[in-house]
Order: sequence, then C-alpha cells, then structure tokens
Amino acid sequence: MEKKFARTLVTTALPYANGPVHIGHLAGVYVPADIYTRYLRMKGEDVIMIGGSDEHGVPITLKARKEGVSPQDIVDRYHKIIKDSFEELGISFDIYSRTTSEIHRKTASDFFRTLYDKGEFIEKTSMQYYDEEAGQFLADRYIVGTCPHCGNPQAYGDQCEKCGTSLSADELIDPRSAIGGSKLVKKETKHWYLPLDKWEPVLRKWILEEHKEWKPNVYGQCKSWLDMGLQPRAVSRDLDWGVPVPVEGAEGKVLYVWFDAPIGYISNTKELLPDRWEEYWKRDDTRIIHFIGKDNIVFHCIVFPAMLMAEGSYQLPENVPSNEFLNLEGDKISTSRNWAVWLHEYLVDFPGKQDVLRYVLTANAPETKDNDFTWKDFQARNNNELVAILGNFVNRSMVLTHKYFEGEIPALGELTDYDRQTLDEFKNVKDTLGEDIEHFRFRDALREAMNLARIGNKYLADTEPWKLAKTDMGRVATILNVAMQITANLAIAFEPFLPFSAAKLRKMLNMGDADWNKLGSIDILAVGSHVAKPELLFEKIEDAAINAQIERLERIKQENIIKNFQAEPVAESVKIDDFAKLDIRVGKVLECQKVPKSDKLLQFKIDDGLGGRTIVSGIAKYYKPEELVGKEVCFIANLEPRKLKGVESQGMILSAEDAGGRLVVIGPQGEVKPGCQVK
Ligand code: B3M
Ligand code: ZN
Repeated sequence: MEKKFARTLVTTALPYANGPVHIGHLAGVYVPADIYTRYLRMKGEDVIMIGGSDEHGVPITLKARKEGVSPQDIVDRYHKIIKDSFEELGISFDIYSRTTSEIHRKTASDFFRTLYDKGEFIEKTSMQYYDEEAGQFLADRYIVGTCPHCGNPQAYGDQCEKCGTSLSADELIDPRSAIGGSKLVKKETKHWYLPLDKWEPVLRKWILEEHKEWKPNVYGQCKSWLDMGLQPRAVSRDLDWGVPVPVEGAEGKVLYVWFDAPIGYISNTKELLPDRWEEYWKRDDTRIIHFIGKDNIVFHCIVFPAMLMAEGSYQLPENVPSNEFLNLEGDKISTSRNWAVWLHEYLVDFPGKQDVLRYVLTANAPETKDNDFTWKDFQARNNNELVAILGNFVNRSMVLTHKYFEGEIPALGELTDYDRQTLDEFKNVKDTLGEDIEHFRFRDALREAMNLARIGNKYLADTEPWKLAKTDMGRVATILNVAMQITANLAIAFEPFLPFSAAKLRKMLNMGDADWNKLGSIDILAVGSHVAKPELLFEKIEDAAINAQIERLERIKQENIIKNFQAEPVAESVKIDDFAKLDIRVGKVLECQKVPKSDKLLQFKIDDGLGGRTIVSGIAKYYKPEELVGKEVCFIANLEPRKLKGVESQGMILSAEDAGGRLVVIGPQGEVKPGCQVK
C-alpha cells in the first residue's frame, strides 16, 4: 500500500545566481516539478512549490571580481533574470526567493548554531593555501598551477579544463593564486565538519532498504557513495561571501554554500507561510519531494538528510526525482562555453511559444538517460505533433461545431458501437496519466495525453461528419458532441504540461478552471452551451527561425575553438639541407574555378614566371574562386605532379591552418615577381 499524505512540499534545486537558466535546468528540474505540482493542485490537494536562487559560493565571487563589481551586484542581476524568465515560462512557484534574504541568513545561521550547540560538529585544523598578498585563504577554484596529468600550466585547483581530470589544489605543480598570481604559502585554519560517517548506518537503512522505489539512477548513486564509506565533511569556508559562521573565533569564515543552500528550502517556506511552515517540514503526513539535477544527488540524499537528522525535528524527503543530463546538438551544455539555449533568450526569440518549449523538453526529457536537444527536433515536434495532431483536432472539432450548430454543443443521439469503442479508449485516461505523473514518468504521461488527440483525429476521419450533413443531422450532432467532449478532456489533460494553451482552450470552450476529477468523463460540456470561434493553439515554425538558432550555435562553436586555440608542439628538427630540397616560389593567380563534382577542390592557373602551371588545392570551403584571382600566393614548385579528380596538380599552394581547421592562403607581404624563390 502506498502511503497517503495530507500535504506535499515540492522543492526545486536552487539555481546559482551567476548566470541565467538554460534548457538543461528546465528539462531536469523545473518543468517536471511544475507538471507535478500543477497536477496535484488540479486534484485539489494541498501542495506548495518552493524555489529560489542560490546566491553564495565561490563562482559568484570569482565572476564579481572579474567584472569589478560586488557579488551582491552579480546575484541581483541574475536573480532577476532567472525569476522573471521562470515566471514567463509558467513555472508556478508559490514562492521564488533567494539565499541572500534576511530570513535565510537567520534560518541558516540558527540551524548551524543548533547543531553546534548539540555537539554535532567536529572541529579540525588543517593546512590550507593562503595568499599573503590578498590576505586570504584560497578555495581550490582560486588556485592555478600545472596539471600533473597533461602539463596544462593553467589548471584550476579543482579541475584541469584541458584534460578534464578532477584535482585537488595539493596535486598542482607550482600552485599560484588565481587572484594576483602570487606564490602561495600554507597556513593553519580551523573548520567545522559534519561527521557523515556517524549517520551512515541510518542513511543506509533509510535509502537502501526503505526507498528501493527511488529512480535507479538516484538509488544507484546513493548506494555507491554509501558503499565507499562516508567521511566527515567541512561545512565552513574561509571566504567573505556567505552566511557568517555564528561562533566565536570564526571571523572571516562563512557556511559552505552546500550547507546553507538546502536550508534555503526551509527559509523560503518560512517566508511564504510564516505561521504554518512547520506543517510542511515537521509533520509525518507531509510528503517532501526534491526535484534536482543528477549532479546534486549526494547533497540531497546524503548530506542534507544527515543535517536534518542531526537537527532532529525535521522530516526526510519521500522522494528525490533526479533526471540525467540534456545535451545540446550532441554536446554537453556548458555555461562557461556559452553552449546552451538560455531561457530568457528563447522567450525573446519565440514570443508566445512557452508551451512549445515545455512540450519538447517533456517529450524528450532525460528521465532515464542523457538526451539530446536539437533545433530540428524542436521544429518537428511542434509542426508534426502540436500543430498537426493536437491543434488540428481541436480546430476541426470547433470549426465543424460552428459550421453545423453555430457553436452550440449539439445533443447526443444514440451511440454506435464505434462511438462507444472510441469513448472507451479514454475512459481510463485519468488513472493512467495520474499514475505516470505520480511516479515521475512525465514523458509517458505526455504521450498518453497526446494519444487522446490522436484518438479524436481518428474518430473524425473515420466518421466523416461533413459527408452526413445532407442526410443525417442527428448523427452529425452525436459525432460532434463526442468530438467536443474529447476536446474538453484535452483542455484538462494538457493543463499540467501546456498551461497556456490549455487555458486558452478552456476559455474558448467557456469551461472555467480545469478540474482533474472530470478527466475521462463525456459530459463536461453541457448540451446547448456555447463555444467561442476557434483560434489556432499552435502555429508552424518555419525553417528560417530554426536556421537562425543553428547558425548562432555554429558561431559559438567557432568562437570557442578560437578562444581555446593552443599552438601544436614544434616538430622534430631538420637539417638546412632538408629544407633546401623544397623549391618554394611566389606565383600570381591568373584563373580560379571549382573542380566539378568536388566541394573541396579549387583549380588554379598560376603565373609562375615560367609560362604558367595548374595547381589543385583543397580550399574551396574557405574561398570563393573569384576572391583569389590576382592574389600572390606561395607554392611548392617541385612537388611530384599528381591527379586530383581527374586534374593534374603541378605543385601545392601553401596555407596556414587556423584554429578550427580553417585554411588561410599565405603570400608575400610586398609585391614580388612571379617565380621568385622563397628561402
Ligand atoms: N545551486 C547547484 C546547481 O545549481 C546548486 C543547487 C542547490 S540546491 C539546494 O547545480
Ligand atoms: Zn590536465
């Protein structure tokens, strides 16, 4: 038997306020959480959804330093962008707050103090890197040095971005400060540690025995952490940005960001419901659900629960649904490489199309494995599913109802077997959809909802009411009544997924609020009630809009390649005699054309000072033939001739290979007679 709960608390991972949110965040956390919450609300359950910005941590201070502004400026900027864009996408938070709020500072500080007073921490001193010039201890991210694995001289203390290895600052060769570049010294510093090992047996039992139903990726990750054995974790840092450690002798120290951030869920609930917040956190008939990304599993399933148990008065989460990652056009989404579709930009580029993004991110959600977002798939799902199936059915039913009954819901006559069979097909939809949503299978639920529209389309195509209008209006009335009841069902079924379109549809149908309990019934629209003239719910997305997005990504890719260019190591030494064997000359391009049936090759007629020669070169991707006519180039004059696509090439034109493989033809910097030698 599944347990019954009196209320549900939905939390969503608090995004770092050091950048906007992108489709990966949305698909992983916010869209599924919103579907889940909207569904429970429609059922009339007591549910609140909590969100907010995570405004502490080292990356925010680094960004501030780089821009020459304060960390508060950074978080003010991104908190606003994030909050506004969530709202515009219809993510229906009951509160979206922030961890720099006064109430959070106090809540987090008191929480630490409670654990401190109960003796739940271990105090330890250790040697840490200290920047004497800046007068501060440095977090691993602030330290650069040479990577012991690949020799990259610019590796960070937590990771080498060249070879991808995770590091600790102690492994770096020749560590320096990332702030001023100065050499570092080691100095003693005191910190507070939460002894996770103390909680290991309880965590083991709670997760591995009592929560076997968690998603396999979540359960599996927890198991492997537990099997490795838990160690005490430092919950304070030497930093001047964060919640100060509320203990004497802790000047210059703040709570570790991962200690204060999850407490943000509690502070935000308090801010929303100052008098009732404890019901959602401390009663055992509350169901707490944390929606998070997979990189946050250990903090939500192990560290935060250990904190809550150490405090003693809180409930643990019932479930921690976490998705895998969404990639973008085959590559990992990355904020630092700008490889993302940013929500606030999407909302500008595709105004009024919130539901399209919500649809695509759900239909393609990385629920069980990493998935890929592509703009072509986005377009196809819009055009072939939202427009061609859902929009088409709704529009047809409503147009026909207007055509034959002036927008009035016609009376139902006698049902045929086929009518009954159709109605039977969606009789169970409330349960199937509900089951899927309650078990976090949002893709399946959405497919189920779309299937309703498919059934509707098939019903109209099979019964062909437009052919019966001359002979049997009674039958037409029955068919359109059925079609309109299916339409009304769609306005309920799609509400959690596509709230904007579902609301628009309900308005056209004069239906009022969406009531989940009516889903599956065939008398939602009363006979004789009126529906408005249909407006289109979705419109086709043309190639131009999609190509513009693809081109933007290609530009970014190119920029990244250029930014990350590193010169190749120099090849083995050669003798001067070896070089002298090459006869390199300057020539002038007389003619240039594409080689037929090749998209790589250009064919040149070169003035070589000796009567001319033909050279074929693989640079067609980088130049239009006419651009090169009249230009001076360098070529190898004594290379053995060879045939390329049927044309004999008598030499080779020299090019520099730019970052990203682009070829740029090289020539003399002043005027030189064709045939001169390059020495
Ligand atoms: N800000 C990490 C992240 O955005 C972190 C989540 C906090 S949830 C309490 O991936
Ligand atoms: Zn490396």
